[in-house]
Amino acid sequence: MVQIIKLLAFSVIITGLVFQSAHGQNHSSSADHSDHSITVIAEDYAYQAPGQIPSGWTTIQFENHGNEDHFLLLAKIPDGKNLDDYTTQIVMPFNEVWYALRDDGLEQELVFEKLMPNLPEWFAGIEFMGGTGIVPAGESTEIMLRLDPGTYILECYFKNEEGEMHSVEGMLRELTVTERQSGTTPPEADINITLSNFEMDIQGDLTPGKHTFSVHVVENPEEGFGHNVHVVRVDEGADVDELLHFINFFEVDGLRTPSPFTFAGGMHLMPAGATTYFTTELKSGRYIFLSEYTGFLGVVQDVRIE
Ligand SMILES: [Cu+2]
Repeated sequence: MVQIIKLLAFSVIITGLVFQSAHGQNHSSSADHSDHSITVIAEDYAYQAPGQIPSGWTTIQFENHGNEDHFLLLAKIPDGKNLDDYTTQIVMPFNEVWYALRDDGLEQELVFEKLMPNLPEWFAGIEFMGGTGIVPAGESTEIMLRLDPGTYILECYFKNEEGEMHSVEGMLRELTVTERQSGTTPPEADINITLSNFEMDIQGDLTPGKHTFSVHVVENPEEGFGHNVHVVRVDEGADVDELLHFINFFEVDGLRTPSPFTFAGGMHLMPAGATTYFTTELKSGRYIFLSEYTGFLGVVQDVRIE
């Protein structure tokens, strides 16, 4: 009985949060509402999320209720564009190139040559503004990011067992970030990560327990879309090359279910100048911190937490 009441209370809290954020423009806005937080739920294959949120700093609780790994990437699209434009003009050309890799043996070196002519001019106006790392089934994570007003697309391009992108299966959703300011200030981080094209610098004490990480990006890669951080818990004998292979979307079995690795936090693609935060609990053992799009696959930190 107690369990049922707890569950009910939890549902009410979640529903309340989603409702409050979805109707944020009617909500009394003042500086005393100092912690703006929303919940985004991932399912196979859809997002449950508010339709609009205030601009500025927002905490996102991301819960994976599905049976596969999922993540959340926020893409800011140019004014006047919408989810339908993004799906038909951006996701579909990417999907065609993915099918060419998967089914026709397209070489990875030729991906951009094949892709770029099929993308509209406004593709250059898209800004990836962060998101979560990869979150395993049944797990959750917390991130905090600063969003300017505009239209955003929530996207997961992890692939299912059949090799279909989750985005194509339904994990695409529009989010409006309004002019109203959240009034929230960023948290204090105890671990600070700086990403440049060929280096990931980690400052702070990586000890067992809960940590708040800041991630600051100082350079954009020459090719690709920005930098991100994945925190991966691995066995002592794990092969880093296998992880780098798996994290590469363009590999036929990369970023695809079943996932052979245990992802444990991180943040998604961001441009130079941006800072974001994520919170994660570290256990004793070996972790790999890596960045997915680095211009080349090589920015890795192999750490022991003791
Ligand atoms: Cu997904």
